[in-house]
Amino acid sequence: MKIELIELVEIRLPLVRPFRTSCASDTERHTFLLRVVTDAAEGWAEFGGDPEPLYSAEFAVGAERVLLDHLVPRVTALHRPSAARIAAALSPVKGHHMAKALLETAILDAECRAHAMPLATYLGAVRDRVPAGVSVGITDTIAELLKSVSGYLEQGYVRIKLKIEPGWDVEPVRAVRREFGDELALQVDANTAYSLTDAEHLRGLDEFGLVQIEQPLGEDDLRGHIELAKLLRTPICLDESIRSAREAAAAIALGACRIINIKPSRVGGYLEARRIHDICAAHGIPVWCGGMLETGIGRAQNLALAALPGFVLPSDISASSRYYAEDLTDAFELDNGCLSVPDGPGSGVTVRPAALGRYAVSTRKLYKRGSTR
Ligand code: SMG
Ligand code: MG
Repeated sequence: MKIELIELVEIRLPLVRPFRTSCASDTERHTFLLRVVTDAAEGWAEFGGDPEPLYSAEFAVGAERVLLDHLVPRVTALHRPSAARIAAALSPVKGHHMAKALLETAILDAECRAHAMPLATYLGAVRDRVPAGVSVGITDTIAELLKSVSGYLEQGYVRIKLKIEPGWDVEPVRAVRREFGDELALQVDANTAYSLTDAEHLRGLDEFGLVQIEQPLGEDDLRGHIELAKLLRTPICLDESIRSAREAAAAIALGACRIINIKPSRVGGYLEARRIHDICAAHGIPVWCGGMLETGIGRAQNLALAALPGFVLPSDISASSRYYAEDLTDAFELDNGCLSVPDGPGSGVTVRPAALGRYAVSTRKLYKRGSTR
């Protein structure tokens, strides 16, 4: 495969409702897509980060810069670029997993399309449908939260995740349990909002039979999670802390978590995501696929991953309507609490030019074969 063109498309899509977490409050998804054109096929990927480094250290403008100056030149210099060769080519550049994931994913998409192979097949999917969970943001009142959860349950979501932060934790969880019963698969996500000194308070969540508490402590607080895990009955799931298969292996060996949320963007791409899946499967650690409010482009690829055998818990991959009035691809719809894994070549979805025209705010060329910068 020869790379002909690499282009970045900045997009802004309004969210159907604001999404508030302990780390950010979003009313739109403002990010960028990467389009890689090769002599065999073209591929797309979606940047997992945001304009501000609030969820992780990476952010959109920084990612664009590192792509342009450090990542794209290393990949376009490869004699025979292929997805499997990207990570090694980019390894001299430290960090920047989300930016690296973008490049590898677009090339993987192109490669799969060139071989007329669905990404799901390439990754080793064993199912055609994936149970859909939904992540519910922090609201102003408990009444508002209950209304929102009730709406999602009516639509058929099989698991509810509540965002929590100090001052919005035990009471909203109690209210949701009381209203919807013990059978509801319920979990919480703190996005690093607590510290180990909050352990006693967090024990207050144990009585609600939560499936898991996601990332209660800081991204770099592995020791804190190890200690907290000894104090809580609720299983700890790590999200922000796991950026590689090696970190996953360490967290499992040290007892820092009993579950892992795999987000391909956070860990540098689908190939590393699959390695984390494999390590977890070997250790009997359940995994599920996290989300970054992706449009249909990133969500289709996440569905392919979530179809692997170790993804035994419902993922944060919801229907298009949970995020956007209009998606960039054909809409993903919930069917009996599940989403279908696309089965066309590559990610199996195509960008709708009319929709892209409405939500793209700028396009920048990062590379064109034969021309110098
Ligand atoms: O894509 O449905 C989705 C959002 C899922 O809650 C979600 N993501 O920490 O897991 C998480 C958050 C990160 C995004 S908000 C900054
Ligand atoms: Mg999370």
